[in-house]
Amino acid sequence: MGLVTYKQLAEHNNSGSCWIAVGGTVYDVTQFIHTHPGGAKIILKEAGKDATSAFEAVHSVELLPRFDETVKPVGTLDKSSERLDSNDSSTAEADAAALRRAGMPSLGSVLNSFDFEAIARQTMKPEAWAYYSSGAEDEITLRENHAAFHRIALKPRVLVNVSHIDTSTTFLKQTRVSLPVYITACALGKLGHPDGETVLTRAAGARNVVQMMPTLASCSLDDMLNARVDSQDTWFQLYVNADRNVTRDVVLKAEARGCKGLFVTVDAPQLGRREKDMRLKYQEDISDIIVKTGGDEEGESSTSTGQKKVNRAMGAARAISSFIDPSLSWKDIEWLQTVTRMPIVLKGVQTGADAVQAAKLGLAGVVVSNHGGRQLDTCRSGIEILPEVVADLKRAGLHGKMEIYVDGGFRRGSDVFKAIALGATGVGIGRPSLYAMSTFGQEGVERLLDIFREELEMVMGLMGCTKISDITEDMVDASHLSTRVSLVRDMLHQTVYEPLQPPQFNRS
Ligand code: PYR
Repeated sequence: MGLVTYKQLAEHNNSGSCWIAVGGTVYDVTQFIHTHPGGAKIILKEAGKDATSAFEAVHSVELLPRFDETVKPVGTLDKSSERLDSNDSSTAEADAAALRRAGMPSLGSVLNSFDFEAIARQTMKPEAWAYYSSGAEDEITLRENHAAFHRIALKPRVLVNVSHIDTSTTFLKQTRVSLPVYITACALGKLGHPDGETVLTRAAGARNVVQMMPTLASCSLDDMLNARVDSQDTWFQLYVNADRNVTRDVVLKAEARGCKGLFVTVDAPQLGRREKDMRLKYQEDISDIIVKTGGDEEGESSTSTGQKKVNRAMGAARAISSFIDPSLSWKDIEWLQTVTRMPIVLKGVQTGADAVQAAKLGLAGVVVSNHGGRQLDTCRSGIEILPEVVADLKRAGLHGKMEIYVDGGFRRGSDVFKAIALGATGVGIGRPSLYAMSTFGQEGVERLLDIFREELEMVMGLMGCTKISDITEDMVDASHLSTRVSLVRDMLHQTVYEPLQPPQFNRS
């Protein structure tokens, strides 16, 4: 392969001839733009440029050479050649990032998980914030996930010696963790931090909690696994691919490299409508798409005026949704049981009936979850479903045969306490870990975990519990949980919540 100068690269900047440089290699992606799962537009924005930083923000560099013949290496970028302004979009981005972070509060001023969110909202790249923070449609379930905790009251016992409190517990019968909390899987970590999910891996290792590594991570599975400290247990979250051989390979790899649990996402046969994400993409890209791409982007159709009408079903989520197979069914779970010896846990169960079915299959557990309110709007919160799951498993004589995890809206140590009281073994933390990562990196995530531990220790002490097994159902009054009426307004949560917006007028 010969050398390609910046000037030569810049000549291939359109859909007729599209070259990009990634990691020092120049690729001809003219054919690939039409099959890119994220659409042509995202690549065309980088046409004729060194797209390394834009690419790494979403993917691992090792992904590109693995593509089929529609991605053709054409040469090595000659970094000693004269660089043109049009070769680089990263300087403007760096300036904008510096501006957003100017005057940012210090980590020492962060007192609780909401504080990370408040800072993230102001400092993150708008499209990253939109992707992480958005929920489905009216975000009723997103907000309900948090509000549900206020309908559970605590019933403290007194005169218990609580001078020593131990928050440690065991997950999947094999992993001793310092907290009944794990970092759950979230996609596209590099949107929030240049090192992506490895930041979470390192923080989890430092605090002895489990990280669930996502299929749709920005980092490769190897990058994440290599970031572990010795003896750090991790889980792997699986999106089942339409090509079951791809799935078999990744599952076998996760197992061979020591992952201790396979968490199969079952609540996302397709990704939900996240309108904050969609709205932002719409505003940002309208001129781009209509003017530049010439319109053979997947999902477009012509309007009567000859302009392209863009089907923006999913914003950033769209870029990854084609890796998910909507045909996934119980039969595939049985197949997975033949593929791996890792304990299998279903992530995204929302009824007692499905939990019973999972237990009948002999699975290791379920995560009671509505996917952070990002999938089906107006469904119930995980914490509300939990008692139904426990009751149905008891009725079926299967309670205790598998572990029950829960996620969605957990922001306080008291929320964790309530979940344990209602029968959970552990609690997944999603967005707060992304916000802590995006604002303060590894130190931020470690601080977040410390905050959860400090809050849980305090609540356990005030409740008269010295160890996790002391936390019992009779310590909470959940009789109002399913009434869905919260009387007290939670001001901190309201402050960080970003309301949905209608389309804006452009009158300039
Ligand atoms: C999400 O965006 O919610 C995914 O799970 C990919």
